[in-house]
Amino acid sequence: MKCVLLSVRATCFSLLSMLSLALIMCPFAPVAAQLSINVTTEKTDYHYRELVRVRGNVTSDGSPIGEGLVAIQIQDPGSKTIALRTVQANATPSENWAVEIVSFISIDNLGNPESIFEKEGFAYFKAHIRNSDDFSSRTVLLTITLFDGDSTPFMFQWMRTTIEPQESLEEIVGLYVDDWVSVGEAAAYVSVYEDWPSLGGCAYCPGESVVFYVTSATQAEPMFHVSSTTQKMLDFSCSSFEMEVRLPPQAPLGRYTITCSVLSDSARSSGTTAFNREHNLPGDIIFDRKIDIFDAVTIAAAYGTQGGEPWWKPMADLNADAFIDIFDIVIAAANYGTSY
Ligand SMILES: [Ca+2]
Ligand SMILES: [Ca+2]
Repeated sequence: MKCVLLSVRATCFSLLSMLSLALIMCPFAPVAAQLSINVTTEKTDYHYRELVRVRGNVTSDGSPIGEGLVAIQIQDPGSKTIALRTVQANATPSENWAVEIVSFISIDNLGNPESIFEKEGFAYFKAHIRNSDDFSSRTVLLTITLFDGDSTPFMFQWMRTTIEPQESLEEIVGLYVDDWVSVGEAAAYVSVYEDWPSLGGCAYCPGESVVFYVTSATQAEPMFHVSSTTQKMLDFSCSSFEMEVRLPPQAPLGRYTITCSVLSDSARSSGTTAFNREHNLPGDIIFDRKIDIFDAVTIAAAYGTQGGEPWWKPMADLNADAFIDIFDIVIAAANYGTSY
């Protein structure tokens, strides 16, 4: 009897050994797909209030993915985040997200729905976030970035909190609208992340956005329909994702880092790139290291416009007051004829 038992054990052992060997040798054994992301900007150097186009590709085992979520974080030379958004990679996945943005609206200071805000005042937003998980609490990084109609991020706000299982969080923020911001259409983008993308965090769910309108006290009529460039889909037909960001007037010189983290079908990856905000002498709008007739013509073509109006050119607003007028001409004229 003992002998039979030993023989059965030996048979089992050899079967297990063969199975293990087969799994190791088998070319069809499941292997996790290799998710990879690359991100680029169309140039390496940018100047005063220039538009930075960010685009990238996400592949799985070398083939473009069908859908995914990409977090794009842009940090200035002092590592301060100036914009953070979640965009789709090709398409937005439809899943039941553990943490989701239930609603995101713009409101007045009493909590009533409002979509028109005057410059040099506050715009208010209410975000409703939910942790739908039955058992796990979640640490959430909640971010809101405001962009004006020139695609310039002018306010970034974040908070980190923990949401218990099946609990919700309602957050109201008041964000200042600077005087240099363009009037007309603007947009607020809200996102929730596990952590900062620069620390490896991915988006919990697709981001949400709300369009609002910026007015100024000097405006005769509020403008609601301007030729806005607010985060339009860009024509990068071969890219998985894209975003455009104009450097704010006070953007410091130096190296900016763009970190992207991607989540697709439970796989994750991250990638980075960088660009420089180069010095340019005030008035060198058509950047060629000299201030000449071409720069003068560019300012002249935008003369008399307010930020957001047709013919407005943020790069020509040299004193960043949302008007192109005699003060900008004076600044450019002081450098006219200079090469550097
Ligand atoms: Ca020039
Ligand atoms: Ca100006």
